[in-house]
Amino acid sequence: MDRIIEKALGGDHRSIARLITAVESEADSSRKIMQSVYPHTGKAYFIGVTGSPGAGKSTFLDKLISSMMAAGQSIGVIAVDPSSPFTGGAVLGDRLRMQGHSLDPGVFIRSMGSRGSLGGLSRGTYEAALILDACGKDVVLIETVGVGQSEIDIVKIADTVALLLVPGMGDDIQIMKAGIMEIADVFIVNKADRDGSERVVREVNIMLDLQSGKEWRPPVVPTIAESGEGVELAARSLSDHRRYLASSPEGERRKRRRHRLEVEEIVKREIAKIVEKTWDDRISAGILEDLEYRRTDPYTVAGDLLSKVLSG
Ligand SMILES: Nc1nc2c(ncn2[C@@H]2O[C@H](COP(=O)(O)OP(=O)(O)OP(=O)(O)O)[C@@H](O)[C@H]2O)c(=O)[nH]1
Ligand SMILES: [Mg+2]
Repeated sequence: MDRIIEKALGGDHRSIARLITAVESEADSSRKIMQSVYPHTGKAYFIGVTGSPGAGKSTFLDKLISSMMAAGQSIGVIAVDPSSPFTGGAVLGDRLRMQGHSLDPGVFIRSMGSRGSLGGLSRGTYEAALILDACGKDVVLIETVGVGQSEIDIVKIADTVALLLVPGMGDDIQIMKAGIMEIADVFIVNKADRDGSERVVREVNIMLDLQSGKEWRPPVVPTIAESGEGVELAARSLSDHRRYLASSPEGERRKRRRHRLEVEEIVKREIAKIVEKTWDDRISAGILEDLEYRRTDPYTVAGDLLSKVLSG
């Protein structure tokens, strides 16, 4: 494993893929992997891209990747539970073909299921992003379908969140969905070639203007991801937000929040494992029957379980 970690840190895509697989499957080596890569993290820029199914996230990312690569940045992509693949723009297509070259500084793309958490980010998404960061990617793009918890969760791990809206998909519901306005740092109104996109742009702008007192006023950028129109402007809005974070208390707040969550998540995960094991033992010992016949109650059982867990 040491050799693989070393090669991954040197940028070797195949080794990076093996590390992510190990961490995603919660292999015994995952703790050691994360401990080895963590000191090398903290340099990459994490961008979350979310939006309804079919909004054009992958198409947009294809174009964004080409533009970022033209600017000399190396890119990692994590697509959480994608239903449509990256088509691969001209540049990306070339880079994909070159992925066999271990020193190729191009794009690394990884899809992950959303197994393990209800509609949330896949377990290991954040770890995968950290691995890509440690292994020299300048930018890590994370695509999540905005159908539930994942669009809220993405805020916890991304520096910048871009939300893709499209005209003609029940826009009001789209926009008003609880919490959605708050999570977006950049609004992208994709499929601007379709009727009604000006209206979506206008409505989002009105809504944003109603929220006063924010330091960062999210820009609203119309794009036609298919042709690439507007994508440069969107890329510029993303860098503007990155610059804003670098020079504002909000950037510091997000970093601190992320560090808190890093530790809390590990602790929660470990506690959950111990609880599950102890609980399984109790079930085998017939505790469910005791409940059935009211020989005990859930509060007493939970209390006993916790004392057992806490006493080691
Ligand atoms: N008319 C139009 N169609 C677009 C545009 N961008 C993407 N599409 C099309 O919309 C469809 C969905 O695009 P994707 O990029 O796969 O969308 P997605 O958001 O990644 O979809 P999921 O990953 O399934 O949630 C494809 O058929 C695209 O060709 C656009 O700007 N205008
Ligand atoms: Mg997609």
